[in-house]
Amino acid sequence: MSDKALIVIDVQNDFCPGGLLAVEGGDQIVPVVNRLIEGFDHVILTQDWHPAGHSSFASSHAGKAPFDTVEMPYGAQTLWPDHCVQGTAGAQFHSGLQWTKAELVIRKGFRPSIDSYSAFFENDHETPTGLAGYLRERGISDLTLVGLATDFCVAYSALDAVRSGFTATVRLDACRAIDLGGSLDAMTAKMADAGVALA
Ligand code: VGL
Ligand code: ZN
Repeated sequence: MSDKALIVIDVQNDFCPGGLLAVEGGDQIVPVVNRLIEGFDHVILTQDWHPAGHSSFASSHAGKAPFDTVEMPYGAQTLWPDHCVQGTAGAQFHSGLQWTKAELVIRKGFRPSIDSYSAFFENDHETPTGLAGYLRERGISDLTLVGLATDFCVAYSALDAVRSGFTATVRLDACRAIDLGGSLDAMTAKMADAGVALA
């Protein structure tokens, strides 16, 4: 059995052009991701999955605008436009994504009072999603990460992967970034420092 898995992060309509939190060129990665899916024995998807009125939405904070920052009990939190609301079309995977082979879909960001960028831990860096346990029980140790967005959910997931003892490679050709105030450069440097392979 292969000890390698492809983790496809948040390739959802709201992160693609026309979506509520569109990442430039987000849809361009779909054919690249599909080719990678074909080559892996194990494929896992994540799905950003917020209840309406989620605390990461600027609309939940009087006087705040999208991309402002607020202080939460767990630290600084960027505020976003409403996006990936549970059950909406925007929360669905991009229609071109060949996801049928996926063995697991990890939904994240469903707790109203805390956001979750990473596939492993919510933004308090303490509340686990269960993904690490799942991978360990199945003997999967070597992860390749792709998806949206490079500088948020992909980077947080890759950093938590190496912290949790997994090997992590980010395929940058199969990712696109939000790039908020230099976040792409900052998170790329953090990943390189932490031992994430950038390919
Ligand atoms: C993401 C911001 C808010 C992401 C999710 O998938 O990178 N970014 N929710
Ligand atoms: Zn989100």
